[in-house]
Amino acid sequence: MVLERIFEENDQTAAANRRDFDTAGLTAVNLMSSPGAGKTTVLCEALRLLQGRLAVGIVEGDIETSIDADRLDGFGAAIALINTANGFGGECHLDAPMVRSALSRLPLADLDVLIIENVGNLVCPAEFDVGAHANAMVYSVTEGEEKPLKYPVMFRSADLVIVNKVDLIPHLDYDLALFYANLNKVHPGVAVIETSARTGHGIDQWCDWLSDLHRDTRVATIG
Ligand SMILES: Nc1nc2c(ncn2[C@@H]2O[C@H](COP(=O)(O)OP(=O)(O)OP(=O)(O)O)[C@@H](O)[C@H]2O)c(=O)[nH]1
Ligand SMILES: [Mg+2]
Repeated sequence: MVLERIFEENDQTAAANRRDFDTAGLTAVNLMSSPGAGKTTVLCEALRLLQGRLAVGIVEGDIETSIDADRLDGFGAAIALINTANGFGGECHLDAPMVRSALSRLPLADLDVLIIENVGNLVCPAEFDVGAHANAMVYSVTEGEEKPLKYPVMFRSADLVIVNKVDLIPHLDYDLALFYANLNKVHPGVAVIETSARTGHGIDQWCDWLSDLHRDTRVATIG
């Protein structure tokens, strides 16, 4: 009962966030992954390419520190940091009220895309609607082929799976085809982009995905 109430309140605030995003004409993406899969790095590389093409804002979620927010600084994106240890009980995920608390620190009306970098965690972030229009997750090949089977809720919640660190495959005992077979069992047909934030491979496709999503969301909202 208590849990149901928490999710109900969260969903009401998520709907309010989404209304504010639609009013501002921006498209919001919830970016999730296990710790260290490469969210901040693929985001940095995308920001480099998107300068002058899309106006990007970032909500950076971390339990503690401004390390990732500092790394994302300097690429022209407006950034609002949420430390969950600071008033939100040190939670292992972002929820809709936390995201809402950051929105007044961003120039929403000037943005095309808002990317919410969630706290690194392969479980809880997928359970909370934060008001985003789409979920994207970063999976890195160093995590193992079986992860879609063990953490299906996250892989099912994703509209896009970014398969990152592909530059490391030659150094690993890793079977990419087996990973895709496992992913197909839990989320058949999900969009996938292979990236290496180290070499830049696939980052242009990630930027195109964001750009196309923004166009489609605007068409759906404006009608
Ligand atoms: N070789 C290689 N290393 C990468 C790649 N992407 C990220 N890394 C490295 O992986 C480590 C973690 O990357 P982050 O971008 O901090 O990962 P994150 O998902 O933002 O981590 P948290 O925010 O702590 O959950 C860093 O040392 C990156 O340099 C990649 O494509 N190839
Ligand atoms: Mg990060």
